Amino acid sequence: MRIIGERQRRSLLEDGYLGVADLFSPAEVAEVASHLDGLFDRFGDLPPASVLDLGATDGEFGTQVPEILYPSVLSPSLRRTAVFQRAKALAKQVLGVGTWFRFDHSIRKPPGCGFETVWHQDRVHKRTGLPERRLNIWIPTSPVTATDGCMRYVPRSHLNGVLPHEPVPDRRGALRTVGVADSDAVDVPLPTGGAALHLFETVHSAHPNLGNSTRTAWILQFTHPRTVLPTATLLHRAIYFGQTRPWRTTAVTP
Ligand SMILES: O=C(O)CCC(=O)C(=O)O
Repeated sequence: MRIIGERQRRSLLEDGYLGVADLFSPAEVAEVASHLDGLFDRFGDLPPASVLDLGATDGEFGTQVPEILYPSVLSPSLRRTAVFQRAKALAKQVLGVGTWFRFDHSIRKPPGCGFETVWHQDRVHKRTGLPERRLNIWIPTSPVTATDGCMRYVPRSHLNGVLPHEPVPDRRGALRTVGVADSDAVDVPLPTGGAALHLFETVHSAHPNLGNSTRTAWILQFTHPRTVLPTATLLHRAIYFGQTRPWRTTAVTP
C-alpha cells in the first residue's frame, strides 16, 4: 500500500529523515493520545522494567522526562488503532516486504522541560548483532515546534556508519554522538496528524519543551532483516518475544 509519494520515499532514503504533515486525522491521533494518557496517569504503578526517566540523575524519577517502553504491549488497544495500522503500511512501503514491528516507546516532556533529547543514532542502542534496516516513526499527539520539543536531524548522517558516542554527565542513560553542532541540524515541526520518520543510523535529537503544553510522542520502530533467510526473521521475532515477555504478562488494559 502506498502511504507516501515516491519523491518523499526517495528523500527519506537520501537524507535519512522525512517530515510528513498529514499521515493521520486528528481523531485518529486523539485515540492514541487517550491510551498513552491512561498509561502516563499510572506511570508510578507500571512494571519497573517498562519505565525510565531521561532527565537528570539527581531529579525525581518520573517527573522530568518520563518514558514508557513497549506501551503497545502494556495497552494492546494501541496496536488496533488506525495510526498503528497506517504506520505499519508505511514502514512496509519504505523497507519492503518482510518488514515487521519491532519496538515502541513513548516519551513525555512536561511544559517547561529544559532537557533536550541528546544527539544520538538509534543503532548505538542495538543489543543484537543481526543485520537489519530499521525505520522510526515519531508521532506527536499535539502540534510541535522547536519551542515545544520537535525532532531535529542531521541530513545524510546515516551514510557514515556508527559514529563515536559518549556518556552525558548527570543525565540518566544518555549516550551522545560526539561532535554534532546544532547548526548541522534541520528542525521538523509538525501539526497534529504529522509524523517524523528516520532511519536507524540517522543522527537525531529532540528539542526541550519550553512551551506551555505537555509534549507526548509515540515512537514506533519497524525492522527489515537484511537477509532473505527466513531464519533471520525467526531470530528477530524470538528476541522480540523474549524481550517483551515481562511487559506482556502485565498488560494493564484490554
Ligand atoms: O521524543 C524524543 O524526545 C526523542 C525520540 C527519539 O530519539 C527517537 O525516536 O529515536
